[in-house]
Amino acid sequence: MKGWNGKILRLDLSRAKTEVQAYGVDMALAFLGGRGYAAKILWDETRPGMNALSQESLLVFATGPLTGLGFPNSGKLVVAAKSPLTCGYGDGNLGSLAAVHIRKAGFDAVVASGVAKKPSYVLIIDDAVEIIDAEDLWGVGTFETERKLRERHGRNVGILSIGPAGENLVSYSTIISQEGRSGGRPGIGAVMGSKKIKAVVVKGTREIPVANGEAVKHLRAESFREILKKPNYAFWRRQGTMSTIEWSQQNSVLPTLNFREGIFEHADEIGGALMEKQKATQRGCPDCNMICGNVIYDAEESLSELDYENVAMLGSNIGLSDLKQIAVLNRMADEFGLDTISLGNAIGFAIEASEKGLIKEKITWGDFGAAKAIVEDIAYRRGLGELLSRGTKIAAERLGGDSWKWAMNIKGLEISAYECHSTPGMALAFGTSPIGAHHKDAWVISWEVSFGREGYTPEKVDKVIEFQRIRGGMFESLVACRLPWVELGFELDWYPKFLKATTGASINLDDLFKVSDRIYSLIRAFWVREYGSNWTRRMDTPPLRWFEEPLTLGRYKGSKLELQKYDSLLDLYYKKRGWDARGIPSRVTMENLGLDSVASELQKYVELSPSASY
Ligand code: PTT
Ligand code: SF4
Repeated sequence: MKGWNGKILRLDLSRAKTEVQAYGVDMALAFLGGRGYAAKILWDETRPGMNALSQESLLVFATGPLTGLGFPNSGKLVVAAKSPLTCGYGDGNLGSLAAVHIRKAGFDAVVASGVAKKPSYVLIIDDAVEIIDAEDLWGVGTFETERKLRERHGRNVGILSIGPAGENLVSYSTIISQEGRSGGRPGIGAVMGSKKIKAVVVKGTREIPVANGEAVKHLRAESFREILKKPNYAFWRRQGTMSTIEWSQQNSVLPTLNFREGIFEHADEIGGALMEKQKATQRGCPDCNMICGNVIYDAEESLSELDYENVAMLGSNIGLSDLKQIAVLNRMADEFGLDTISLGNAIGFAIEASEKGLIKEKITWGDFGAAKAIVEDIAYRRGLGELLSRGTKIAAERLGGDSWKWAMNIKGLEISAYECHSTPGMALAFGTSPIGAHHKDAWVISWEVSFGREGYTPEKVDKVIEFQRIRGGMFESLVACRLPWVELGFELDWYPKFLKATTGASINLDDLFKVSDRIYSLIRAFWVREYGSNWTRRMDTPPLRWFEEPLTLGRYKGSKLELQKYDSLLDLYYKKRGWDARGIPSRVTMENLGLDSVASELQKYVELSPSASY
């Protein structure tokens, strides 16, 4: 095989054994890599209903056929597992030198099973693999862990690590790399913690086999030059994702006070323009010439890397208006290994619960000291932090009252930073995201606000599916950062050319979208198999706050979503995907995607519709 190494490293932590598994071109062409491989492995090899934090669970680190070859923005990998937060499929995508080194060590993915006898880290140097005692690192923050491991193994190794939140099995703990790259929102850090793996350290020195080395070199140079020519390049380098604060405020979609409103009176104090003035340095992922990690000194004089999601969720969503204080919470999240999006939701939820008298603690909007204490309590699962560490869905089940209506999650994963009272297309994108409410699969909101935001039109369904195919399927399985395309308009046509040079195969965009559809139906099958008869289409519906409590501020004052109309969008979405009215892929759809055996297996758990006509 060219382009793919054709090998997966298997780590059996309970037995302290490793094995190299070869796989064939059929798997490569059907699932490509990254999310595709993760979904296939988790479907084939996990028992439905298993505890996500038990030794039965699997932890997948998956690269793609572009990783490690120096193509634009290809220094990323997918981390995936059954999620302890949602009990469904969970993954995340982070930039790390570890991605490059896994490929150069000769593997396309690393899969860990079982539980190590004691806290350990895994050291991979080409095909030499060691499981090393990490008792001295257990309890240490991710920045310090990475520094210590670099001292031991050299500056140039790739490192993925968890912080205290992952060790303490917080349901939305993540895996961190390079002091600011974080991946695995649905608690993939907790899965790593449950396996007692503090870190993976990897160094690869091998050549990745490619079909046409000259073409790879040429395309690489040409495509990087092309990125530099894009008109938005200079502004992107100045502000990265942070200018979205101003954009969201102008368009009334900036999550404010636990998603009650879409504008924040202090937006100017937390936006891209102010960040630019405070910027100390920039960081980024490997193989990227448009790096976007903007770093400022926080209120405690430490460096903190800001992105839009972090600032919106730990700023406007909790009523906090000091960028340097927000940066402290953000840095704590990185050091503890906590997802900032779920964290901002959890804090917003707690403040609202306090306001409504559902908890005894008195916490108010914008109280930095209280927020800081909550972050720490969540990481160590103390007091109120224990409740919040389980995510807003479980917290609402425990608190009762009407809190389930304003626990801002879908399928258990907290909503990322786009307020949707007046944007039904984005609400549908959140509703149908394959991991719960994440924007990464279909960020249709900027298109939607320009083309008739409040309508429930079929074009919105088409756009959600189009974006899911590109973003959630293609980029997540290639694995490459989507931002050159999203932010600079770097053309999609480059990617089939990259694939041809590396693999030799002629794979056009339609082929990539078919792979994407296969992955979506497979992930949907995973969820349905886990939930069985409890699966309902309501799991694809946003929280009731957006349907029942209209906005009270700004241009869209009075707006709210309408459930019946949302349902009609969902029906159309299912129909176009070939899923039935419950949102379950039909037998014919799965057969057309080459998922015949998945259909037969799923039939054991729910009655399958023969076709999706209804
Ligand atoms: C991603 C999610 C995002 S999406 C952000 S900011 W964003 C938050 N970042 C966090 C963080 O930082 N620290 C922390 N403790 N928790 C965080 N949680 C949130 O996690 C990130 C960039 C960004 S910045 C985005 S949009 C793009 N995401 C991509 C993606 O998902 N796929 C892909 N093929 N390319 C992408 N490119 C961009 O990558 P999750 P990163 Mg992240 C400090 O992982 O779980 O998917 O959640 O990966 O290397 O940090 O790059 O405005
Ligand atoms: Fe990483 Fe940003 Fe570059 Fe994407 S654009 S690869 S997120 S640094």
